[in-house]
Amino acid sequence: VTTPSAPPVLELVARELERARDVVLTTHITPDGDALGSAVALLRHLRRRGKAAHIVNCSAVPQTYRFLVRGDEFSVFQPGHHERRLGRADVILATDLGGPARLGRMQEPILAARATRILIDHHHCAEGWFDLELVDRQASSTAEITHRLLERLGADMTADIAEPIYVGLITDTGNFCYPATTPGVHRLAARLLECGVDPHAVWRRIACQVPVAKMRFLGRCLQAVALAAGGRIAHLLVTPAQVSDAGIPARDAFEVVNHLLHIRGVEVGAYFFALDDQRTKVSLRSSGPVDVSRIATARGGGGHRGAAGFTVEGQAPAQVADAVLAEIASALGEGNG
Ligand SMILES: [Mn+2]
Repeated sequence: VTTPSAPPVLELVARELERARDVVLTTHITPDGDALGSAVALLRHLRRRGKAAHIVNCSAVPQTYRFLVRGDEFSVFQPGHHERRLGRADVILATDLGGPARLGRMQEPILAARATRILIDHHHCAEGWFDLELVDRQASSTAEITHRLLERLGADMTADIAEPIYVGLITDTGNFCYPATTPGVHRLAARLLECGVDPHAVWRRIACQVPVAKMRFLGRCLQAVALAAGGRIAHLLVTPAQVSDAGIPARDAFEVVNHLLHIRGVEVGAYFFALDDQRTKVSLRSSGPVDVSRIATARGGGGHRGAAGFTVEGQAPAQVADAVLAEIASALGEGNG
């Protein structure tokens, strides 16, 4: 419990990290640039201070972000092996988590460890799971919060620490386009460039690596986009057969949703991915008055106002799509009134 006289949580987190000798960092399943960038930046600072630090995560680094991580910095969690590593840690720190469920198979072993559990996040998170929760829902990214912490820790912002922070920043602001893009975000970006970050090189490494099969799959998806609610909703249902025909891994099929808002007049994009005939993964994007995180949260998912997702089980995908589209249409109607 924080009393008015207690130090701010950033200070408490900084003190824990200064005291710790052994830190395990982790993040969410299928980590993105913000999750990884924040963890990598912090890891490099901690190692430089002579601490044992390691990222252990429930899933591997996606191809796009492999350039961020060096050889011995990151391990995929192996049951029967990494419990001892977690047991040795003074601090286990999760970045950009969006809820303990997203620790995947590491949730139980982390709960069993003696370490102080710390969260750095800009998502809404049910309180109480972590010992210290450095959460700022106004922040553009976990990277922005991590940078504040690194400043407090007196980190030397060399390019190898500035670059992962920059990657977090561009990931979560959509290259400085999303509403979370404040003057402060641009000032931070400017400082990171002054530390040696090369924005063109980062863009080449992240954006210009699409496998041709994935690009062709995207083309087929865009061909099949449907409009609803007088053109204010763009939606698409994709089946596993379409994905396997395209010769791409399922995870490569999810980014399609980000293109739907590019269509003139569209305020909500809805992407339905049929995992099988009774399970549907739904991704929503909004650029208008509809808060899609409300729709997702009501169905056990989560996210932000402009980007959210959830999975529905026990219903045919087409039925799920109908119900969700009806709810979005009704939310758009309310936004009008
Ligand atoms: Mn984030």
